[in-house]
Amino acid sequence: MQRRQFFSGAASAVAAAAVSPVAMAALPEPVIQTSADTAAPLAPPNGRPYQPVVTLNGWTLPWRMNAGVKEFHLVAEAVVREVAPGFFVNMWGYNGQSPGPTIEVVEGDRVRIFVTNRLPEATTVHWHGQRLPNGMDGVGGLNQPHIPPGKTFVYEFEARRPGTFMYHPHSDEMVQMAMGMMGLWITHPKGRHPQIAEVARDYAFLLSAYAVEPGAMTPRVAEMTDFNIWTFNSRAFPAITPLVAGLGERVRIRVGNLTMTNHPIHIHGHEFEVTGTDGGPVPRSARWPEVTTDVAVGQMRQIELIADEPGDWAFHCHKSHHTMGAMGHDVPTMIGVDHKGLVGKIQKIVPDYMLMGERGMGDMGAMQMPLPDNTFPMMTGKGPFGNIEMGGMFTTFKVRKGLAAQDYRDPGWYAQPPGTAANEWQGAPLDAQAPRQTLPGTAPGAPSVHKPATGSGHANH
Ligand SMILES: [Cu+2]
Repeated sequence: MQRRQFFSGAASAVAAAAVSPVAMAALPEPVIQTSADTAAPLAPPNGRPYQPVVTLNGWTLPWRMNAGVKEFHLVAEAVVREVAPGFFVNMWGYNGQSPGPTIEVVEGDRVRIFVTNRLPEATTVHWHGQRLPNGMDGVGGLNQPHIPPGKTFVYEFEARRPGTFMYHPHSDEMVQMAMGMMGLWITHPKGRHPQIAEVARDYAFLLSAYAVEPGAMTPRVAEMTDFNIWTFNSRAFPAITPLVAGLGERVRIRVGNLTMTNHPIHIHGHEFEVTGTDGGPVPRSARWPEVTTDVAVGQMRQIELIADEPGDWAFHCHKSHHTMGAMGHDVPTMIGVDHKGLVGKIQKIVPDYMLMGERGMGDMGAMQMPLPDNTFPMMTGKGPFGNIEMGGMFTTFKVRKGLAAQDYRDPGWYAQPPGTAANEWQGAPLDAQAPRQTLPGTAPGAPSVHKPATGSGHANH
């Protein structure tokens, strides 16, 4: 697998640097990732020990130790990300991918990050949420000169407080983030911390959004509100790895939001607590149970739960248009509109014409409608019971009994105990017994007589 090749390659690069004084004087060899799979957690080869995170459809950047300093090398460059199966987007990222690799360090570590700019324009890196010297904060023009194309700058500071942080440019920021430039930074606590629990699994990902016209491959970088590709780590369902957990395990999920809108992140079948924000761990006395937490723009939320209900549970943004793909949301509401014969007439003029959503939008998941090349369908993904009718910010939380501690493979679909799934009622008809509202002015609706809504549903972003 590509992942193993990557790790063996990374390990040898780090080892070579550790023994060669010449290499020590030079920049650390940049490690480039090519696989879009979720990489196995990177067990720290040296330095203080910690429990590594798993970056969804991402990876952790290896480092080298140089006289007690952890040295990383980020390369800002153009990349191509397969956002969903067969749907490729031209992005800008770091070390071969968008988002860039996760940087994992330990509280108190001295960290040196070389940043090489291979973009066609200047960039910087801002270390979102960190305590650091003012000149290391990465706001181009304010804290430092912008990094010109072809140049390498070096950042150095101590990772002073534990938590989940992000990094992103502060130089032509709107364009560079619209192109996918961002990454995660995890500072693990040194030793036991009263507000930070030990967990069996620790997942991390960033929310990002893109404006990609159907058939196009490059995001519209001047877009301010009308994004149509909603991703976890620049991947859209069904291309997002499921989060797996062993039954009874404590699981942490760290979610950072670098889109231009908020995302209420929701889990099924379990409750969680928000145990940390960008500002640090939430005191235990200030936590409360939730099943949805809103992650606002520029925020990070760290949630924790006990995976004690076996099954395949949906885990997604609760803005329903954020769990859909690109196929245009200028679709008029057609529920209840009787247009028998209309499609045939229009198809004489427009052969590919297909009327959407006569019975709701669910049919979209099954449509075999011709799409422009490189277009992400609006609803997709198959489950054991048929089309899942999702796309975008959606994946599954798969809880299984007897999962080995280091096993992050997709265990397949959950085998529900027989007789525990909702299915068709086989007894006597119930229609006559169903209670009906009979207040004046209300009546059960006949679906085919409702007037179609005339709004486009477009304003709600
Ligand atoms: Cu959302």
